[in-house]
Amino acid sequence: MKIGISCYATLGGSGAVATELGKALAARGHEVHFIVSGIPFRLGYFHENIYIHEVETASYPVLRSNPHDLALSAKMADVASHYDLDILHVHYAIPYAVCAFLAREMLGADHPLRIVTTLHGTDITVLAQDALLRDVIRLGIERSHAVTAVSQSLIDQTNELFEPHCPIVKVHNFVDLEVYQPSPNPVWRRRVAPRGQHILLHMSNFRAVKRVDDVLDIFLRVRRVAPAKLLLVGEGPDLDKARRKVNDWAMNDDVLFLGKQDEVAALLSLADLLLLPSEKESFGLVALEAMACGVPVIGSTAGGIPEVVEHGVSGLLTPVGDTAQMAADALSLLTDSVRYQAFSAAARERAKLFSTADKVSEYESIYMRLAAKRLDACV
Ligand code: GMT
Repeated sequence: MKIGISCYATLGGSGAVATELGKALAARGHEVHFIVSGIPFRLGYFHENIYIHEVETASYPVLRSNPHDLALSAKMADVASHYDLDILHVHYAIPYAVCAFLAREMLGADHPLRIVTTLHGTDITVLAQDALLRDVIRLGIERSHAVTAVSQSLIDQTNELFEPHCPIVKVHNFVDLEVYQPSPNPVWRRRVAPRGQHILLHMSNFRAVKRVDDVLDIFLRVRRVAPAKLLLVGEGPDLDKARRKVNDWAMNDDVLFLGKQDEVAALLSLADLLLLPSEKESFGLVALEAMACGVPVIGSTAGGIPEVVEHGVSGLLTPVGDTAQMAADALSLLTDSVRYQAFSAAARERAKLFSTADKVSEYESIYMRLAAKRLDACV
């Protein structure tokens, strides 16, 4: 099939999922066209069957803002028409689902293009709480030919807000089990933790929903009992606040701010535990990636995290904000190597249920069903 993909290419889990999906589809022989505002950050080297169409927007003095979303819609229509796309799969409701709807309108009724929208998280759990945006998001959802979401939790929240006409299809996120696998690196480990300290890691876009304060609080409590290092990976609005706090709490020697990193699998493999105390988390891709590397998760029970991490088996989950319990949970694993090994092995086993091959087949089957069905029927 000929498949267009639009996503936030340069940032975040939704972009990572969309890019990995595009690569996997191309490897299966589909022709994949990324319609994006930057080269997808997980694309890597040249792939046969993948084409990139970058959206460029000219600014114009009369316009108060750069008309990026309109240019994106026009680009979607242009690529769909020029390459005869069968499917346009957009990730995140705003602006992508709405731009896809506009593109569909531009193409006219005769073009066979079908739109698939995947909801990833804060498009529903945060943005759709705004009454004005909610109506725009509703339009994007209603005018898609199929809507998927990355967890049951996100489906439930979407149903509550929108009561969509067609059922939303659950397709969990996935992980490449070859790339993400336990790979101990004693040399790196000695560099990061020369005195044999435990290594805790948090990776995110440092937004308020990630509760980075809680990450630091958990770490502080752990470090009072057992020598430990904390690796912070990623960037975002709460990063400076975190730096100040680390400084105020005199933890500079034990907290490493690594910023944005490419070698995510290698970094995750270095950690003993992943900390994910989020307030909202529709899925928690980083939890899955850590688990694939054999790293158990200490986190909250928010959103879809319990669909990924089995509490008491591959990680320990606690209601949002209970950092004392999260620290106690972390210590309960770090100080009992037999229990830790059991959790680590279970984490890897659990991750195998979310393999790229299985989930890509689920998306493929949605595309096929869509192409075969009447436009007004649900998939
Ligand atoms: O919705 C967001 O917050 C952004 C999005 C992203 O691009 O990182 O994250 C969401 O999508 C990921 C991929 O499906 C999920 O793993 C994250 O849990 C989800 N983030 C939230 O729900 C906060």
